[in-house]
Amino acid sequence: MAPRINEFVNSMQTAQPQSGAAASTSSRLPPLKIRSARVIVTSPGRNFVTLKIETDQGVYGIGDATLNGREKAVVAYLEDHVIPLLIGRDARHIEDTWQLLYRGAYWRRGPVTMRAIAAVDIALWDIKAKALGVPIYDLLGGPSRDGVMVYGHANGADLEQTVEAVGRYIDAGYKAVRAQSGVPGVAMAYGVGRGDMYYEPADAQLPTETVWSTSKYLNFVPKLFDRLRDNYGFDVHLLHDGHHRMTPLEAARLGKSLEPYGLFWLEDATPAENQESFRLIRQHTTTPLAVGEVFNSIWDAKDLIQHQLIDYIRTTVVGAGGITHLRRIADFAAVWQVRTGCHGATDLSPVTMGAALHFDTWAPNFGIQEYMRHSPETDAVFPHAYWFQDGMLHPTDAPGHGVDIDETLAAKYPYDPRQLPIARLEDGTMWNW
Ligand code: GCO
Ligand code: MG
Repeated sequence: MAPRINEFVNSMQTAQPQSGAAASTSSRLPPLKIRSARVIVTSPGRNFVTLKIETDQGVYGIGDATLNGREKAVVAYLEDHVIPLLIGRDARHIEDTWQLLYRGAYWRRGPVTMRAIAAVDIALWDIKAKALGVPIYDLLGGPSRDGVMVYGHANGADLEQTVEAVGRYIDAGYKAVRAQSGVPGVAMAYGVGRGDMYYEPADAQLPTETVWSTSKYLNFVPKLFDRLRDNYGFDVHLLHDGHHRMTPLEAARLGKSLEPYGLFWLEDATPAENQESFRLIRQHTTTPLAVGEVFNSIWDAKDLIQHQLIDYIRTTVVGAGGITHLRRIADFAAVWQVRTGCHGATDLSPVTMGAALHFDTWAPNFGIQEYMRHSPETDAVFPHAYWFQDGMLHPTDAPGHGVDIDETLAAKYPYDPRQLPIARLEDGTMWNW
């Protein structure tokens, strides 16, 4: 070895710490050890799975692990395979814990695994931010905006009711509204709820069967948006969710017929297992495309993003392994001018909403945040102080993500098994709900 390189190597060796602190998970700070981690299942109107991680210094963190209709699978994954690995670890080592749970599992990805990882990740960001006395958006790099633009869910059994429902959201101050309507000739269309402020699809212990006709839907939707623009003009952002039901060509046709109405986005135009499917839609329409609420990781979105086949990525913190991984997706998306549009249906608990609002406040390429209001029972079980004003949500400046769980109240709402509906075509063929 040349003498100069020798000197360099020697100086590196003398600079190393004496103890075992040189290991990759070492820290110069005194450890904040994880003392316990518990899963709490509660059903204040709908089911939620929550992880509470406590440290030896009293500071604790809360994470969401809810997977609608498959809650118990995530509970078992956390209790049997994740929690035993957490005890005694330094809660500040968020990245190393994420890598341990992702790479260390060998069986990577999937909604169950990634939701379990997300719960741990959200709780650890909560702990770190509380220990430092700062809101999570500050840890991410600070705020990029004054508020988070949200869209609400307007729906109605028919065109007239949906038009009225959109009007109520505009009156309530929303700058963006998603419109879903019953379709003439289709008994139970997607997105039409009981009452227009709350929509809860997981409605029965065994899946409710619905019947679907894409041709009836395609004939109807342009009429709805024509009326909406006629009534409310072009100042309000309008969105629509196709909920994975069209083929790429059908989606291309819908996108084209909606162009005059300037939608903010058309969501889940076609299933995205085959990311290439979006190329065909993209070649035919300038209606902006959003997808990703069922994605688990950057690998589900990589081609869609880097070939600029979508405009908005819908993955949220609980869906894709927490803040640690969602931040990577957002940074990758920013390179291709794809913006974020986090999923925010009621099956994502207020804990996810709280964490997502910190992420949205930071993300330079933020687009919009979905906001379906939780029921008063849910809000009481998960005390939080994020607030809505003039179409925007605001996270609190309290340390952490600002959402807690009232365990005494949570215990009053036992698990209530429910599943999402299924859809069949009119001839009985199984379809995508
Ligand atoms: C949305 C979604 C939801 C899902 C629900 C399934 O855009 O908000 O499509 O309504 O259907 O999250 O659990
Ligand atoms: Mg959707």
